[in-house]
Amino acid sequence: MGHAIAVDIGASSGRLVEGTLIEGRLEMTEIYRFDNAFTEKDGHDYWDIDRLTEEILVGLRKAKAAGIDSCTLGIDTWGVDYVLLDRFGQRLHEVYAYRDVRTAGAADRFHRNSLDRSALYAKTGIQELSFNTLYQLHVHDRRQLEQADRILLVPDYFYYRLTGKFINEETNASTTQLLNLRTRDFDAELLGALGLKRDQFAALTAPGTRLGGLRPEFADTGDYPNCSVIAVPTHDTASAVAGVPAAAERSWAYLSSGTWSLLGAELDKPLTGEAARRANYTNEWGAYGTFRFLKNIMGLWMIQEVRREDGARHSFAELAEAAGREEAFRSLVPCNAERFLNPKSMTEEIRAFCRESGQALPDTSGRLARCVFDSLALTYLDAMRELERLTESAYEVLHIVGGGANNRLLSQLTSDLLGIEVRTGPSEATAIGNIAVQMISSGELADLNAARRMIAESFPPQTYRPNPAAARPEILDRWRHIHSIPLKETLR
Ligand code: LFR
Repeated sequence: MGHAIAVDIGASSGRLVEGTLIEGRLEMTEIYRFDNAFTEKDGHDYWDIDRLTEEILVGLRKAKAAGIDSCTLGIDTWGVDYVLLDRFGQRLHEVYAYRDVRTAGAADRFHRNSLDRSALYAKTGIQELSFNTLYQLHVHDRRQLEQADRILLVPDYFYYRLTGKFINEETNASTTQLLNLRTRDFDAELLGALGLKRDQFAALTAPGTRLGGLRPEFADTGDYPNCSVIAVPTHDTASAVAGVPAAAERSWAYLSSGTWSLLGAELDKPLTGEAARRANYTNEWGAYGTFRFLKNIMGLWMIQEVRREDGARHSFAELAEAAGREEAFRSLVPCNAERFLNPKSMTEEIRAFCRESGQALPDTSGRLARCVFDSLALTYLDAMRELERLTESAYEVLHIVGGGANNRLLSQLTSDLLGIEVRTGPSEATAIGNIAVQMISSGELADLNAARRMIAESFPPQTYRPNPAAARPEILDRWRHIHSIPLKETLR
């Protein structure tokens, strides 16, 4: 009976969670939890990567102090953000946060001078998001790019700090928009367009690969468990999808609901036609040769920001309760508009849109929360219809995993609007998927299907059944209408 530890760091918090299989069930214990946020310095947004490294080490020392002498270990974080290292393994810069303003307009500039959007999509199958690594590197300081001996994504960097090994783990590498689906490697033409060379990246590493132990500077102290470090799906969304408790017999879609809402299906082949590109669906690489055909939706970030701006006076549960007492569909906002990506004030931005579009102003925290949840659920409806059309499939059930799975109002609303069963949980699917891949790698679980069965038994999902009367035609008309109002740039 082995211990598996997941380090799972999202945009708003990080945690170390220990999992053990006991009689076929996964028992999870949280070892350590810490906050995360980007901070602004001289007009740019950065992650505090050194503090995050230290938090991982604090968590591992706590694990040892709690009696865990040996374990497997996997790390996942959000995607796209990167670290350049010089030839001594030293960081060349502060790590930019993907919401930083520097990529505004970068995609247009890149495509004006290099290959066009259709050609890029045909190669990579990756949706256009203003902050894809490709566009971030396009605006990065040239000299630093030339000096970079290694280009690692954030979790790759943590693996390097812990083990001394260089990897570019493939699920997360796919979010760079630099991987070629046909060659299954970094694309030479795209690297050329950025002035980069293949050997600045490490070999692509598949989830499940064993990387060895911690660096001697940690292992020799006796303060840490004896860790066998494993590359997991280091992109948090890839781990979350691995952690979906879906039964293979039913056709299912997923919604990984955290800072972002990622709605999609698991495919065994990418879909890179023009229709998928225009709908801005992505084909990110998943564990075990799967593809995550999904779309980014602005997600709980909107309510996280509204709450923070209100001095965090109410918990998320209280906000959902307050929203439940408000009139439904009173004011609606197009969640995926670029203006909500990183506004000065989310609260003011939501109100500004409502004012511009002649809707009632969400003037209380309950009404703001209601506006966000209604708008998210309607965006899920649009994304689901696109998913059905593009994959030519009907889905019997939508699995909602991640922190948003705890939001009963949003889950019921989603079921009502989509007209299908919604199953929610586990809320820690990302850490669970991370652990499941470690257990498959160490032979404790046979494969992904076995892992999903085990997860469903260990954390039985909650079921919501639809009340389709909720999707009233006049609401859908108003929803269409607010999308026809001219906007600044949108994420589409
Ligand atoms: C979710 C996520 C999304 C990615 C965004 C930025 O945490 O990883 O999948 O598009 O963050 O990296």
